[in-house]
Amino acid sequence: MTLTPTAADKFSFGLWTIGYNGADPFGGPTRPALDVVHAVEKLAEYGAYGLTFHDDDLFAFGSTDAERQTQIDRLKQVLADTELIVPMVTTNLFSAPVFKDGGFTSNDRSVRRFALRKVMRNIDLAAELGAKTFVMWGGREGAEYDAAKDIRQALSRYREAVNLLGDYVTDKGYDIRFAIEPKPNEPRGDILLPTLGHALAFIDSLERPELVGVNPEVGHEQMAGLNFAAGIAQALYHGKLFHIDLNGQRGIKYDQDLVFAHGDLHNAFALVDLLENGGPQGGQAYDGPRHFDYKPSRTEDETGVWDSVKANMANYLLLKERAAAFRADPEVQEALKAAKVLELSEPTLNEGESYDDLLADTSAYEDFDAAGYYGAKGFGFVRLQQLASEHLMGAR
Ligand SMILES: [Mn+2]
Repeated sequence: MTLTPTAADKFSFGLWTIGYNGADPFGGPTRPALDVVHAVEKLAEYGAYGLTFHDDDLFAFGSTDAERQTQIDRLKQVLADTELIVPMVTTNLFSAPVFKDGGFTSNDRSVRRFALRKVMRNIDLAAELGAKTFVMWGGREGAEYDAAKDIRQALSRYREAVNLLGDYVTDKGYDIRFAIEPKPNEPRGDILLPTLGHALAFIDSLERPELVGVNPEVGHEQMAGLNFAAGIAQALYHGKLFHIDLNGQRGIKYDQDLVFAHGDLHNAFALVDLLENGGPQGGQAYDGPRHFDYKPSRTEDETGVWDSVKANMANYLLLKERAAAFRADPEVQEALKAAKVLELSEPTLNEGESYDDLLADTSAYEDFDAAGYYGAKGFGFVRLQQLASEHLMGAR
């Protein structure tokens, strides 16, 4: 087993993740700013294949055109030197005071027009750098007070914005798809499109739904008390897993952004098993970037930052190896069969069978001992979970 990542693992990091200076609502920075050239060189050294960023991570909000271009040129040079790529770009519509009531859905129309221009400019940059995915995290799209935001109109403006951007990339001929990142709250009291399910329903309402998928983040779904691996399975079911944000979260609380697998380890195991092995169905279910969106804890110095970079990738590779061992274990195969996990892939009706045929089948109802059928036998799911736990803990 190797814990040394290669480009084939497709590990990518946000510039804002390793660049997080430790500032939180209760205290200022604990680390100096991280320069993009140094960041890319270190990521390349540790085996990552990609860097992602918000416009404002690379050049400060309000930069002159010359300052912006200088930073873009510096990034392009270090990408050429290291062979790292930029698989995804996103726009900051949440930090500057102008976005305090949101970007696409601010009550103020002038802010909405400014937000669209900022995103369109950043899409041009994404295309120039060869990014294939453009993430939209609407952290400020929301409200603290019910009377302050007309949710139906806000969704109409959100839809208007995404439709316009879909027209823009289509007309420009850009090979870019959008990925909406849900989050239930923080920084707003309540955020629009709070979960994966809300986002999937919204995407269905768009003029170009094929251009838009989701970028679910482990911690964001877990902040809503939801099972991340199960949510990812549904996103895959709908063909909408365009990108993924890996990190760790311990329960329903503030957004912790821990290292991947430093939160709910069982759920992280199930997630990697799903992405890499397709779960019981077999076959890799996702081949896009394995993107880490976390924050090195503010207790850490720069050494701790790079330790956390290595930890994210090592944990993913460890879980991939553990999940492969789980799937290859004959006892697991037998337990899966006993638990009828594979029987779920059989359609409930026979091929060509109608509801009339079902109604005529007395073995399905009249002669079926529904009361006694499962009275004395169980499914054996606990045994299956314990086998997974033993593989996860390296006991098998
Ligand atoms: Mn987060």
